[in-house]
Amino acid sequence: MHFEAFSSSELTEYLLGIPAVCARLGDDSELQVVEVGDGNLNYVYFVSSALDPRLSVVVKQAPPYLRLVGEAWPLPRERMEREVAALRRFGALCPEHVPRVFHADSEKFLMVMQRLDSHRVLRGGLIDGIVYPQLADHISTYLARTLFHGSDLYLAPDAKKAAVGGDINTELCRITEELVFTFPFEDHPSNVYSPALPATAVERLRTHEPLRIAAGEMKWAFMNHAETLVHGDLHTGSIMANEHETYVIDPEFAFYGPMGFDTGAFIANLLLAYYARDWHDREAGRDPAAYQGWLLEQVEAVWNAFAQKFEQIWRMHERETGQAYLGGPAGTRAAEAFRDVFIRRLFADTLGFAGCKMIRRIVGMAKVAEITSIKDEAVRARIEVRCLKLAEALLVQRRELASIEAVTTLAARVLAESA
Ligand code: SR1
Ligand code: MG
Repeated sequence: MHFEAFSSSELTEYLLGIPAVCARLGDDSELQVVEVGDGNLNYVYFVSSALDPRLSVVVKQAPPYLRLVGEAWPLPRERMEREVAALRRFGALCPEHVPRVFHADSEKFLMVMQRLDSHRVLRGGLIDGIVYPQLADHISTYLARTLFHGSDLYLAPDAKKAAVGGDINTELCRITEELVFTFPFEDHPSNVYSPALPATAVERLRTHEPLRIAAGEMKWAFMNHAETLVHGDLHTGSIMANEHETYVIDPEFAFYGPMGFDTGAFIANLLLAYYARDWHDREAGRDPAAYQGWLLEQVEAVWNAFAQKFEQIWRMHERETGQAYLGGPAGTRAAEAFRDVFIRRLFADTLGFAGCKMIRRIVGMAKVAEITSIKDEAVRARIEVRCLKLAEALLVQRRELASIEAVTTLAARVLAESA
């Protein structure tokens, strides 16, 4: 059946029939409706009361296809139900960093949610050079709580298995499997890259064996390591922030996958912003060094705070139950040593996934604005080469890089060597 997006009057009529939504919009029969979706998948509307524009909600609806491509790329509309379930689950674990869902409709495949009207999409804020003093603290809290509580470290084995075996996000996982782990490493028609990007840099993605092996290992981990309920698309376009608050939105790609996929996605996007900075600041007549320094500090801060909070929640849980995940009593040396090994492996996964996520944004079909807005082709290509260089190192050396500080040092070296 052909899909027609809501007209303003249709959406108004629909919303006014829902008491939970009317309660948010006040006693108004006239609503302002603006379609604002700039993502790849869905329609998104800001709806506010004509009498009092402060009363406002967001409506998100899934069309039966990928919006970026159109009907030629069909997608199941049930993805909206999955997104609602994930928002509710993550919201229960981390209410201060996840928007509230007021209403969900599994026939129209839409939801009505909290409007974050004093926040903006983080990617845009980073392009404009805004400093977010709470960002690393908030995102590390969100990551530690959501990743821990969806896993076998917290859930009873039967509850975890039931959750993993439940509804699997097959179609959206397929998008990631192809666009993140497969197509960027082949000569695929969906790939798009700057004409000025040296052919050798692209060729290397297809031929450099250590890189191919590492990317294959990350694809395997993505497809097989059902560790926890991950957000699945935690780039800086999935975060809304202001100076004081940070919200994680858009978990339509949520599935039981490896923890490092979320931590890696966030770090990858900070690193893309780091290299793109050269253009954005120089264009504005500023020295990029200060903001680049801040971005690398965020990379370090988010990982270090995440690891510390994750371990703390884990220890507390073991103390409360008296039982270590290893078996035996909580607090033994073996339990602590296991925790170290666990975090070390998660760190390596984080770097490997970060590498894949950076590469896909340079050569794959779905781009990021901090790179595509670079108008000078030669500068853009130079920045893209740096992104690819670091991404390769993160993938290939992910088990040797001993700390997040080693990663930021490497990132700065890649910048300095090709300045
Ligand atoms: C074709 S969909 C492209 C991308 O948009 C989403 O945000 C995900 O990152 C997906 O891979
Ligand atoms: Mg999204």
